[in-house]
Amino acid sequence: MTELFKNYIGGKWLESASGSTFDRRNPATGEVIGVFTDSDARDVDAAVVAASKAFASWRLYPAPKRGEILFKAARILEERKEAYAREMTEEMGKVLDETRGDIQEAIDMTYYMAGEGRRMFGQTTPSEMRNKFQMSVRKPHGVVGLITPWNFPMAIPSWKMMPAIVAGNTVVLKPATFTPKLSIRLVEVLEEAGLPGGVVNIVLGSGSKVGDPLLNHPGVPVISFTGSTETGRAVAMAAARHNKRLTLEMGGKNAVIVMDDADLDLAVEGILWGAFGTTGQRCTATSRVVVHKAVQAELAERLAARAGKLKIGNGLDQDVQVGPLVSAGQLETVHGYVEVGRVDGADLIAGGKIANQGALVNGHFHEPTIFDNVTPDMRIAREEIFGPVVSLLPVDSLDTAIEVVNGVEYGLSAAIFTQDVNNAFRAMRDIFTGILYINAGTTGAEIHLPFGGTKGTGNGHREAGTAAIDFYTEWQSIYVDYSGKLQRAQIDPVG
Ligand code: UN1
Repeated sequence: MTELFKNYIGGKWLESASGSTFDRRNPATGEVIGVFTDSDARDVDAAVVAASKAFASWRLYPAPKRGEILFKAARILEERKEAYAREMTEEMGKVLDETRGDIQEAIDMTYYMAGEGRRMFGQTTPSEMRNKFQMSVRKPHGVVGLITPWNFPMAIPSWKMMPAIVAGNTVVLKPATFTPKLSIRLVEVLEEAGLPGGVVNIVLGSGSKVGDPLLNHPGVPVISFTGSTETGRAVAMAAARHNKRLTLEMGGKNAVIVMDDADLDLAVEGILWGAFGTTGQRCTATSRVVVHKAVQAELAERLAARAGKLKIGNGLDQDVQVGPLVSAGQLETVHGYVEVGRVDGADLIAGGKIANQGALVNGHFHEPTIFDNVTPDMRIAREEIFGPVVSLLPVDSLDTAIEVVNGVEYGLSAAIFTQDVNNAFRAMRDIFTGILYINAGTTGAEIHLPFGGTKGTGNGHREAGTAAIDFYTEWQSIYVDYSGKLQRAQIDPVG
């Protein structure tokens, strides 16, 4: 019998109110990997009630002690890393090295936020008055609702959950419908590490039946969402109606610049990894290569040769470099973009086909695909594809390259390969993305710097590092007057 995965509400593993279920299949093989309880507004409500109740005591539990629970959770995650990585490959498809990386990212975030339990710094400032003390302290918000995507099934829930709980909030998590299992594992680990019941709750099910009620619930003042730009816009409108605090992490159209002075060996490695790692299903994936005309032909040839040799298959096989897309729908979308690229007149120089021969027959595989001579106005150069498709856009100067990089509606990640320090510094000054790499690809952000993007990618907030603590806490400025008399700021002279 396949295991039934349940909701975790108020410290108990429970079936949904409706009792119905949904199953998930391995995107490489089509095999069922688990049956999951299918929830609706009633379960969301129960989770919010449990989280609100837990908040009353969790906010008073000393932050360093909250951190100790996270330290313990991080150690458990380290022990289980390999087992969870395998489960994640089966659930989501990306290759083992990358699922190990995903779990490592959750471990890193958990340790980092555990340490925040002893920091969460505020400020003290001098006063204009005598005998008056003042400081700012961080306060938790209450119940936070987290809506997470399928491409980083453990890392992204950890980015949101760990800062939220160390700061004293309680959580209702709605994981992606495609990848509930690894979010459940993360919650199990927190339970085992001693997190009190109700501090973290998880409700499984669809965006419409679980996500929407969570988003619109009056008991949830804070929402953090990672997913598509289209859904993110709807989330923003709902959050605005209820005046909720919100982080949005949405699409990207990340570009690598390759200058005529670049180390081409390095650029080729960086582009292949950025474009085809995670089968292109990262918000940070390399989707455009803005290449100086002087090296365009050579770069195109080398990339095409290498892309054609990448091994496609089941990510559990250690030789495989490119796993499946997460779903049939995703495969269809990606392949649709390949057709759009052809029709718009780009030169297809590698891949281009759905891969369904032999052992690949039951999975959602697509060949790593490269288009050359793409122009900035083409749809494949503007829209997020979220799959193994990359476009080469030729330019004849750094200024034009930067213009092309900045000329899309998104602003998550960008990169430049150059050996010239002046080019590097101009890129640092003039590229307006949230993340920028010099001589490395567009992926691989570390957890202690702010993560997020400008323009259509986000709404100004950042995740990770201390930026996450800023989001999950509210400032309170406290003035303590010990003069024993009324001292009017801005009015009375210093006594
Ligand atoms: C994402 O694609 O949603 O920087 C997150 C990176 C990873 C996180 C990606 N550390 O590529």
